[in-house]
Amino acid sequence: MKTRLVLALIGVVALSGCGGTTKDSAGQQTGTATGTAAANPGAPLKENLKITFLPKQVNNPYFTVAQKGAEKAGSAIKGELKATGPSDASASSQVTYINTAAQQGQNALVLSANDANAVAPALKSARAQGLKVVTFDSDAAPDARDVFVNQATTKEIGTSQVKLISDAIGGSGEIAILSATANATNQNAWIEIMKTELAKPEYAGLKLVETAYGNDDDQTSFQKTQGLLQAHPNLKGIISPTTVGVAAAARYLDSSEYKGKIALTGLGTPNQMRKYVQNGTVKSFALWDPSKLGYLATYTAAALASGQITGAEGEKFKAGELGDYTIGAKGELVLGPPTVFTKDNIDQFDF
Ligand code: RAM
Repeated sequence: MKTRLVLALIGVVALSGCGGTTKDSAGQQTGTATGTAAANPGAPLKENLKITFLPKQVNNPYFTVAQKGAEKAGSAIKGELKATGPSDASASSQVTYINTAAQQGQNALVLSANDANAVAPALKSARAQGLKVVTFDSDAAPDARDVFVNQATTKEIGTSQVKLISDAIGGSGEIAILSATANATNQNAWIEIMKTELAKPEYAGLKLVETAYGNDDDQTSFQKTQGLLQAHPNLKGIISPTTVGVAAAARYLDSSEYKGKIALTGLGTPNQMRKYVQNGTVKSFALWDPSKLGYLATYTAAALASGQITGAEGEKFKAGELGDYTIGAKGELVLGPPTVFTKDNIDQFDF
């Protein structure tokens, strides 16, 4: 009995020692969830759980698709899913929605963070009031959430973007990045990986000349594309790892003298990009299925709120029709590798 108590205490000390935020090689902040209650993998999923789904912004088709998956999971667990959120993806825009979820006594919050640190105090206070917090798509500071559901590994996403643009421009020339908002955790982590990748000898022919921010706003992204092309007459290609940015950049190229001359790749939804892939403006781009991401994030929230998991590495749970998942290092779950879309396969996808 005594030995067990001592071991348990050592565990608590070890856990608290792991907290805090440092940076990993992928440039994402790392740390551990603060929950210390033991997981009960055999616990049934609670019914009538109230879950708030809070995307970066509401008027973005990527998050509309993710919401559909979240709603599907919400019905499967017989819970109540409420989707809400700001119309712009700015840093502090989500704080009031987080506070409201806590005031309304929601059981869990599923969010894609516009800024890892701006939302952290509100998330911590929501957790202190009993809410479980799952981030998906774009993480918050790790000590402010229980689990982060990543769409694919940060490394996988960053390296594949560089490979796609390199292949598209024949391995040499100037390239630029058209990102979303300057504080977005996911974008910045991917850009870090891209820069590390570009420093490798196999990409010596590629030169990153600028990173621009379209703020996940269609018009701003459209204008920033135009700006990049005017500022860099030798530009050969653009990577836009945002569904809003890549669609706006494709529309600009399609209607300009640069069509077919400047390569564009990035992360886009097949439905927004189909036209540009079919008419040759874009050869290939990548993404995962956002609805599966929303589904997995919501199931993770339900597993946390039901006590099946606490967010510690190695814990397992069943995410409905997606099957079994195990929490990885730093409280992170990974949905699966991204899909690359080209003329040959794009018609098999409808989202
Ligand atoms: C936009 C958002 C989102 C990102 C996708 C690829 O919709 O920036 O966070 O994951 O693009």
